[in-house]
Amino acid sequence: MEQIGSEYLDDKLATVKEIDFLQYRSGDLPTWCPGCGYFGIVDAFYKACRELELKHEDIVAVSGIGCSGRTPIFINSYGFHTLHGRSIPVASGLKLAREDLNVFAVAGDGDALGIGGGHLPHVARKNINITFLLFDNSIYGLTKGQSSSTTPHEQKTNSHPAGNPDKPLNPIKLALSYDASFVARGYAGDPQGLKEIIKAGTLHKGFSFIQILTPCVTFDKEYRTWKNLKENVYDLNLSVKEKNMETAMRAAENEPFGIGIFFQDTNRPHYQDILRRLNAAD
Ligand SMILES: Cc1ncc(C[n+]2csc(CCOP(=O)(O)OP(=O)(O)O)c2C)c(N)n1
Ligand code: SF4
Repeated sequence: MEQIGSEYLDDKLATVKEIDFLQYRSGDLPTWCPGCGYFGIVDAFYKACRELELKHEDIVAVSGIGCSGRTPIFINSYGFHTLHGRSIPVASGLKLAREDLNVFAVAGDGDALGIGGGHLPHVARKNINITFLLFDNSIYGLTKGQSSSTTPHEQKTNSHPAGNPDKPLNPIKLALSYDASFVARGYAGDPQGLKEIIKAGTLHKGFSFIQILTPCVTFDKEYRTWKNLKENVYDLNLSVKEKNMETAMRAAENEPFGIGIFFQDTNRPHYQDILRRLNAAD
């Protein structure tokens, strides 16, 4: 048995087979800051792809602009680094043209909920069969620490040194209100749990919304830190029966670290199924 680097050793020797999720990592080394939560997210993503046995050529990762926008560069698959806020419409168009592909849209909280916020209701109500990963560090990372739509009220940022005057959006409540058919929250510090959520979202037939709590270690030393996340995340533990809108909304009210699947509607047809049905009825 071939022995591999110590970072993947648990209490037994890792084998080539056990770490072959690394095949989903591209040859480009991530340019993210050391300690950034995004490393944990792509780790979970690679592992989810491996366990679902996705073929490289069947994966497309579509991003907007931001530190999160660089994600497709680090995945050994097809990718598309689009305009600021536009990962969802580009990913939607791609899925409509190539239904056979596994299409992932990636965006930061600024990208997805600020400039690109108008796309979310439409992909959700149409139930287009893509998986959306919201890299939510509650700050603009790339542009150096301005307040975003999810920055907590009164948090001091580079754009609001006296404190953020705005009330933050709650992405889970937003996705539920827009009728997304799969709504979940993961955490960058738990790649195993996040991997399971990404797998479930990928297998879901319809729009999957996954908020991922992650620290920006460079521009947020106060709120969404590794320490704060670690101390406050808890398992939602909702049973399948409890994954209804009312329970999900109530769970989403609790600020903000419950992890797991809030809601899933497995009966609702996705967009292309609806189109097929309508066209067949012609
Ligand atoms: C049209 C347009 N407006 C503004 C910008 C500047 N800009 C680039 S990234 C970004 C925000 C990034 O923050 P976020 O989406 O939270 O992603 P992160 O960098 O934290 O991953 C902004 C405002 C831009 N590139 N294009
Ligand atoms: S600025 Fe923040 S989000 Fe961007 S790479 Fe650095 S730690 Fe990550």
